Amino acid sequence: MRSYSTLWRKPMRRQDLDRTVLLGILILSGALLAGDVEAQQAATTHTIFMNVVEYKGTTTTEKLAPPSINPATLSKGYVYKGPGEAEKTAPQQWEIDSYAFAPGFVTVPQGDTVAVRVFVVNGDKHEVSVFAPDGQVAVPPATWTRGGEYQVSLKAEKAGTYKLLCAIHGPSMTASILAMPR
Ligand SMILES: [Cu+2]
Repeated sequence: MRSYSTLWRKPMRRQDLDRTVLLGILILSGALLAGDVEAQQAATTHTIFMNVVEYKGTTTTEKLAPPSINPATLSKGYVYKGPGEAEKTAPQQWEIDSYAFAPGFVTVPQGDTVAVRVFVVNGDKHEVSVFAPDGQVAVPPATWTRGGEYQVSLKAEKAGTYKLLCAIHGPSMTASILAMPR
């Protein structure tokens, strides 16, 4: 059996040289990749644009019977106008509305900052707070009115769901910001 030192005294064969070069390339690309992952993991700020919208649906009792449960009892963000109430001139008509943030769901890596810019298109008045994953108030309530653009910035320090909630139209008028653990 040859000793270790004997092995290294041998002149390098072409095949060995190729292997050495390949190994060098692998180490180099590994280092570059690690640097890339490091850069990707650096905390950043995400600017997210949302709109406050009001979804509307309308039909008539001739086409469909009104819902058996009044949607307004399920959330303050749901509006129900029954036959005769929705449109005086068309007593068969009934209508439903729902106030919402669009988009209503956003995902960011934990530790990143989210700057949410919300434009109020529908609904004259909203009362919006932000809650951290543990339920604590992250941004105290503020009144947002139609036509205004409002910004809330928060650093998603905890993993879990941060919630923008409108007290006037809750619980359905909610936008969830899910901070994924790094
Ligand atoms: Cu609202």
